[in-house]
Amino acid sequence: MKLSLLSSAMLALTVGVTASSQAADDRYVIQVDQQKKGIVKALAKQLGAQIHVDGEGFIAATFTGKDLAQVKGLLNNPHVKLVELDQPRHLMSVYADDIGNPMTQQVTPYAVYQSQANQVTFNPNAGIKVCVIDSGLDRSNNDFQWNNITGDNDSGTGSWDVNGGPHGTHVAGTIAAADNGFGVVGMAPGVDLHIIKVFNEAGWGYSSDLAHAANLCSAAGANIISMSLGGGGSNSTESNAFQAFTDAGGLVVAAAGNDGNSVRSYPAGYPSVMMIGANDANNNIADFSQFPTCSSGKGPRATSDETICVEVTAGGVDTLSTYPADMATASSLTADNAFIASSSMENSGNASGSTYYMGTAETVDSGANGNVCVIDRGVISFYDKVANCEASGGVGAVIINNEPGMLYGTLGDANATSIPAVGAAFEDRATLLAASTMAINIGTSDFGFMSGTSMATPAVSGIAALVWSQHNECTGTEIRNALKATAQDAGATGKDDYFGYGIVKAAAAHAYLTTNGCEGGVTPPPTGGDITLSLNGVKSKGAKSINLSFAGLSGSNVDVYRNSSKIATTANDGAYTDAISSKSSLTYTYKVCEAGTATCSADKSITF
Ligand SMILES: [Ca+2]
Ligand SMILES: [Ca+2]
Repeated sequence: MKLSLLSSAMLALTVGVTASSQAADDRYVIQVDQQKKGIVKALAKQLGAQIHVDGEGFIAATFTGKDLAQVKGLLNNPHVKLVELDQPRHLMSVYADDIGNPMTQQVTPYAVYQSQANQVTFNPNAGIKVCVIDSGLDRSNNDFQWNNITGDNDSGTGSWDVNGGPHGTHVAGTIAAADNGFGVVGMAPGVDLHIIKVFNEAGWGYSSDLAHAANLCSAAGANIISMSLGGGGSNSTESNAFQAFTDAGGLVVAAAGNDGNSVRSYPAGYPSVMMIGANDANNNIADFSQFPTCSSGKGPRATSDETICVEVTAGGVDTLSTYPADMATASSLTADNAFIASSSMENSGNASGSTYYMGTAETVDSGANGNVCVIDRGVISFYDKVANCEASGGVGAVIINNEPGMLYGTLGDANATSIPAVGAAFEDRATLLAASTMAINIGTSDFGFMSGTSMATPAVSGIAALVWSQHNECTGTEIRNALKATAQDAGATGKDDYFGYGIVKAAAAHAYLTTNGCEGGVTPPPTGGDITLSLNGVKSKGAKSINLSFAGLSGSNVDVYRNSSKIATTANDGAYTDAISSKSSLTYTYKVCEAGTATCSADKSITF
């Protein structure tokens, strides 16, 4: 038998990229002597530049295909004071994490706001339980309602409440972290969990493990199975196990995968399993999120099946959640005593003092002595910037992104610096440059960031639990359909392979089920459900008419509707003939109703 190997953790590590010094649009700002600006402009034009802005003491120009060093070389002219990147300016992130230290206050992750989970109240009495198949949930994290959590171990993986790596603990927090004033908050805070540990540090499992786990989830009374895992190749035993769970009224959710390609991963690719992609805080698709086609079969026999591709997405880029105690590294940054979002780069410890702006920190600068260095990203590596700060006597370093969003990065394996260094978001640059004092802390934490479709999957599992807790008369498939029907379209207009139906929205799904019932937007069956109508087009001597035959009405008269307009009230004798004036072939839609009521047949159409 062919076993399909499952890679343990659908986890895309966010790795800092060493600074690039080429402007996004090859666009640069050149500071000049105002009196000699004409000479510099002429020189720039001569060098093939396109001038965009003719400012007071500066010009902005595009040097196509040239990086900063090359442009500086070309403009080696006494009238040029400085050449720098012309930084793009964009709108701020659409959604963001709360700012603060989750060790001491509760921080709501951005995906909660993005998915509207904060707009729906979780009902803990609805009896919803989520089964998480992963690397265990470590009991050392106290942001859980532990008395609502049970578990099972696979043989060989060790206790379910001892971590086999932080992945499973992170996933569980996104679903269920408690609403308790510290840490993070899950999509369905405090929801009952059943934890099945199928992975340990070695990080492997098999489809047979998952088939067995599905049965254990069922035995534990779970409504939802959440799997932030997957691998290539389908397996019928595994597929049958998830189909059975779904057929029994459950919902199975799994990750699309993190290879950024169109490969279909399993178990997400089984029709019984809802496949989840990952988006970021700006409603963009994550570059790692897999996007298999919805086509099944090849050539003329190919059919479209929306259950074998991404159905919806949720936030899964830089997701803040729970870690085994002290296993995460976290930073905090205050500027003039106000919290500013930061990411830990390297070197644990505390640093505080007056600020000193070092620009891009390309050289040692004695002005930084005893101060916190505030540094722009660009030109040289993060490591070289921090090393220059430290060599200048700086006590800590804050490196500000040069493009929208948080700067995530490290100082590399050869790091020889010792001062704490954090990244900061471009959006906070003005605040950071204006601050006179700063304090940096980097230390261990019970909360940290991960990225992956692994993080989007528990978001959807938790949102499903949240919505289901308000509609526990529905089946898992009905919840799945409601999440798809109310997802916010993103990416290419309409349903697409990356987002499926779009980004899940909990409040919209809740409202949809409240309005439409579990079966959703299907037209409610007519109250006179056994009223039948059939249509027959006839042509006689060039005249066209449509004969209606109906049955199942109880009153003496019948209202006849054509294309939603009432055209006649006639005797309930089982027949009516509608004369048609158009010679063209057109489509006509009819229904018949008990006279004066909304008790009607279903709509019937004929093209004639
Ligand atoms: Ca909490
Ligand atoms: Ca779309």
